[in-house]
Amino acid sequence: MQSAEPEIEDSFDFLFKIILVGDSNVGKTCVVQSFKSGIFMEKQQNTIGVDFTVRTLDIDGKKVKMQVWDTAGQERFRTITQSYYRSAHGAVVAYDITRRSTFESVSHWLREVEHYGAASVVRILIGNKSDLQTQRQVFFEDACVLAQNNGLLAVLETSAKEAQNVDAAFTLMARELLARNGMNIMDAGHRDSPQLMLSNSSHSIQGAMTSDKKCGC
Ligand SMILES: Nc1nc2c(ncn2[C@@H]2O[C@H](COP(=O)(O)OP(=O)(O)OP(=O)(O)O)[C@@H](O)[C@H]2O)c(=O)[nH]1
Ligand SMILES: [Mg+2]
Repeated sequence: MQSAEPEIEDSFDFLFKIILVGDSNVGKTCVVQSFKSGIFMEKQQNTIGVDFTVRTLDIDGKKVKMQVWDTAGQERFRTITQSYYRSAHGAVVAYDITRRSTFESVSHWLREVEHYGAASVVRILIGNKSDLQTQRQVFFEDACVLAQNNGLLAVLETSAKEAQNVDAAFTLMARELLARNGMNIMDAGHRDSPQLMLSNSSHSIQGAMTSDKKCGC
């Protein structure tokens, strides 16, 4: 007879699929690892195709299972990764704040999401490697403008190395998806900076900043 334990561990109230895209070496795999285990490993192999990670969040007493699809940024894997967009509820587009070219690629990744993803997909932007302030090539304000112009839910600067804003990014995503699923949820209340919650979320999160936009930079 099978133990009931795995079933209990695997139980959840909501399951959301999140695709993580962006240029190679922006730190997507490190961000996912930080989200999963809080661990940063300096040496990473470039992702081949797509990797899959799961973490269940507790949000207002609801078990929200986040299935994160960590895609390869390298051009040669494009056709493989394209097939993962369709079933995603959320898309996280990542760039590296120390490499301007990766920020310039964001519009490409947004087009991919638009082209291959569902119309209702929730999109957020993350600028990773915020611990490398002295090498910064992208102002947070520029990311805010881009996010606003493209109707994204939010933009955050993250550091996988220092576990800065990583949980916040996925929690924001989860809360928005819960709200879209009819859950009346409270605002998280605390934020690492810098991050901007945009007001044009199609379904507002209770207590989230609407008129009171915050730009922590
Ligand atoms: N300083 C710093 N370095 C980071 C951070 N995140 C990732 N890195 C480094 O950036 C490099 C690339 O990280 P990956 O996570 O492999 O990048 P990726 O976006 O998954 O790359 P692909 O799999 O090729 O798409 C590694 O050498 C990491 O150590 C961060 O937050 N801060
Ligand atoms: Mg990777």
